[in-house]
Amino acid sequence: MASSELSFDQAKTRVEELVSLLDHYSHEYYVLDQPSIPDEDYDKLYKELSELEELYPTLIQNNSPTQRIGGALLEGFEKVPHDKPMLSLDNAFSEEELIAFDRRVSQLVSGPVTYHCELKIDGLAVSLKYEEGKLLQAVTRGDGTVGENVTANVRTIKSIPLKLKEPLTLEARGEIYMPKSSFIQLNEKREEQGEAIFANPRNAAAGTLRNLDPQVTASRNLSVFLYALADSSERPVSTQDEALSLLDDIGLRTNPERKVFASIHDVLAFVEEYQEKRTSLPYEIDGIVIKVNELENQEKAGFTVKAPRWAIAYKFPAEEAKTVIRAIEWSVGRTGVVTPTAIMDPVQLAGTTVQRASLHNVDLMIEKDIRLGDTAVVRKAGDIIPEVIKVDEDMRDEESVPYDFPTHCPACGSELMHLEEEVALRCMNPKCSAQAKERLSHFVSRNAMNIDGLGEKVVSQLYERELVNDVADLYYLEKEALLALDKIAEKSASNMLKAINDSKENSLERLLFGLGIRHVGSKAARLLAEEFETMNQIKVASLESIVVIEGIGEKIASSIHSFFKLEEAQELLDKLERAHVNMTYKGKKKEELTQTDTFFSGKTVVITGKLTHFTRNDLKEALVNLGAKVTGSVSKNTDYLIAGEEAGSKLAKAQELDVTIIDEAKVLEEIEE
Ligand code: 3BA
Repeated sequence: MASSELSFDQAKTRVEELVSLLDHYSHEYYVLDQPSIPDEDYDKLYKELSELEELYPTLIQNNSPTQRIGGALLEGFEKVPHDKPMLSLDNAFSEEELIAFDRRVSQLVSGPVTYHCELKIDGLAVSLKYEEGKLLQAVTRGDGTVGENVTANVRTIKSIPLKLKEPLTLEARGEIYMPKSSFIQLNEKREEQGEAIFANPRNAAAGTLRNLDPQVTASRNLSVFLYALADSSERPVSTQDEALSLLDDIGLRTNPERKVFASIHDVLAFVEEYQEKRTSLPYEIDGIVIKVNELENQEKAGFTVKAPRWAIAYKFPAEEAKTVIRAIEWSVGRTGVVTPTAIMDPVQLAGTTVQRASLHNVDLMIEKDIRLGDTAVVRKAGDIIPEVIKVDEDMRDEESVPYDFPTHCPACGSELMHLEEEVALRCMNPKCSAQAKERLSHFVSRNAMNIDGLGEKVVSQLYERELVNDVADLYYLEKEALLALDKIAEKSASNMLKAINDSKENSLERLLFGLGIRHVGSKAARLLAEEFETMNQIKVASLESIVVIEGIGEKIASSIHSFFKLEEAQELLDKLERAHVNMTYKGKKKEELTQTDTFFSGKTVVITGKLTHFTRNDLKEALVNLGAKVTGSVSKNTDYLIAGEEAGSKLAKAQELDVTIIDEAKVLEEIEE
């Protein structure tokens, strides 16, 4: 019978039936991973339900499977306190530490204990609250006390039921994660579309769960494993094992890879077993969580302020993989440093396929005796960049010979130098094409001038066709020139020109960073801009006045100072200025960042000796808030020396230079003011 032929009452009955049916099949598919009907049958039922709901909107239940995605964009995530804090887990990194954990627990419990072992899912902890069986609220762990309300996004996760199989009121906690395969697919798509890729599945899950558009969350595949029952007075349980069975029974997804053991030695075997199985699991785990199984014993063991004493997380060492090095690629950076990358047979590592790995520099390659054809052990440093840790010399071919290092720049052919105090090879040619291209790419990059649409290929062409030699030339480009490049249509040429033109208005720190002055990162650039406010002020600044800036060391200061002395630098800046590129700081003025009319405002202050009222950091912060600049050593620029007890050479120097000396009491007075 077609939907439109049903009476309201018949439709109501059918809607209820369909919601139940779809919930049932959805549970089989997403929670149990055991579908009993083909996808098309599910889709047919879903379509029938949507049509009935369209016909009779009053029949739409909030927990209908059609209501997972709400329409609107979120404005932010409301902060929500947890009823009970979401604690953290203590870590163990070795067998010994687990044995010590067992010993501690045995002492605290003084009776037989069993351990519940679970995989430690590498995702984000969340709390799910159900009221009378209906999903009421989902909150991230946050700092453990207060989290963020992510209900709208969590509702789009298909393995999280909007309605439990029983009308219970409870709070369950667990981990939201992104399966490895979904993570790889997502990154492939993002790379294709020129978007930044996620470092690992956990970051991808976090970015997805905290997206302001629930449609985006819905379009990506997140899943969940619940591992804790925070509040279930209606259905008391006496062990962790029972708690997880209860979660299973009411339709919440738990990880089946779990087991209870009576001895720590069996626990160690479980840990070892999963260390082996780790790479073949479809989701990422970073260890094993071991929990005292009996709630009664958990209570006996108790808590520290941060974590339960009855649980511990054994953390796996970083994942490693072995593969063969086929070639070594040398690339030239914008300062001329030539760095090696190993090109290897593709291998799976921590959720991604790895084919390239950093070899860092010549010195490390020599130290590790890395050769072509070697079997390399690779690992991901800081989660994302694969590096070669070592090579397996036992697997080395008999004919293998030491690696023959390049002697000339792969880009410009000039001779490479291995400077004595450096670990790297360096191309010293200031006109090297590779360096020039890298400088251009750096200039347009996101944290510098943020000029969209000028990817590596465009930059390379612009340089090779001699349309752009230095960064200032970008501002003299004309549309015809861009249109002559490969694969650049009218639209993208216009967009590029607009992006270039818009960048003229950037605040000074972006330009400063973009110039690529050695040692001047984005933070130093911001400090300089804040301090001097215009490029002209920086140009004429004395070395001394740069060094005193908090956060800028001697190395940075002298690099800045010598840069502005170069004739080339002067010419480049003039050329930028003629193109009307902004050279003033547009951020908050230093005075606006702090108070302006205090005893300390604009003063340079040094702290010395033992303090009694403050910690050094607190005093420093208080002074900065009062507008002072706190520096480390006394000079003729110092306005005040704050001297605590047992002040030594700085006090003497201050007296010598006639610097005003004040004590903590004076500071307290000024703060109270
Ligand atoms: N079990 C993470 N905390 C976990 C409930 C306790 C706990 C975890 C766990 C505190 C995992 C700390 C954040 C938190 C809920 C507090 C697990 C995992 N058990 N299996 C013992 O798989 N990552 N994380 N979550 N409360």
